[in-house]
Amino acid sequence: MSETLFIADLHLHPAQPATVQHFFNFLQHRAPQAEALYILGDLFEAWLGDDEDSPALAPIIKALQAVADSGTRLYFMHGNRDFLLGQVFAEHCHGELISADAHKIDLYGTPTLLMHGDTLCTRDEAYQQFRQQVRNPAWQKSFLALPLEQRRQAAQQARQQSQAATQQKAKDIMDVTPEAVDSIMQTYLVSHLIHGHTHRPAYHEFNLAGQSAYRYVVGDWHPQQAIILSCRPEAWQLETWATT
Ligand code: LP5
Ligand code: MN
Repeated sequence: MSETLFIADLHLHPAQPATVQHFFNFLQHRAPQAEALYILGDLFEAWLGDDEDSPALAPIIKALQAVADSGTRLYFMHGNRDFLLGQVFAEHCHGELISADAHKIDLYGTPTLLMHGDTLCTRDEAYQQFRQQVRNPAWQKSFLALPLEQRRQAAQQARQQSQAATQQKAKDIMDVTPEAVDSIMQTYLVSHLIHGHTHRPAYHEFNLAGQSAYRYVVGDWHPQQAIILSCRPEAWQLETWATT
């Protein structure tokens, strides 16, 4: 079928088996109908490197492989939790890693920009500083050289600090900055943008240099509910994927 699906912010973690199960249901019953599935970052709660050896990972890889093997092209983009996800993992799942922060595709004739969305939150200066550090290739090389257990502890600490920090931040600085949206869309010459990260699923229509522009935000995943985006040549629609 001519359909492309977009999801993001699943934050899969062994401590949340119901969300993992909800994702399996999606991979088994919804994704195979599509010709492509884009995971726009934060598939995992935290990714420590492609040598990650958690036993909880095997069934997730198997389920992703099954979707890819059914004929659905599978694409991964990085989020702020799983920016260390690499080509090795993507290929293991029979998918492809898109490592750019912004990636332009032709979606049934509509040039469309795909992003995780974190780079658009430019008013969140503390986060952007953290991001700059952890996206530095030299930092990543030395982090990945640490023993897995040490990386696990660092990630746990970072998660705790992040949770404490986000509770203190004003809600609006954790949303995208309209100027950042305009600027990236003008750079890539698109009128359509799809992203996640903000956990504010919505459809926005706005004016971009005198023309109509459209921003689709997919939601984060919960044990029985997720807001995903389905794009067909005739219609784009945010839809609720629910396990009943
Ligand atoms: O993730 P979330 O939704 O809570 O908040 C994000 C931003 N936070 C992050 C940090 C990640 O959650 C951390 C987990 C990454 C795991 C990766 C693997 C290993 C890396 C190890 C790194 C040392 O992305 C949050 C935004 C929010 O989205 C909304 O956009 O506000 O940004 C922050 O909270 C950043 C803080 O303001 C400042 C930095 C805190 C982290 C400091 C790390 C120190 C680690 C020490 C380890 C020895
Ligand atoms: Mn995110």
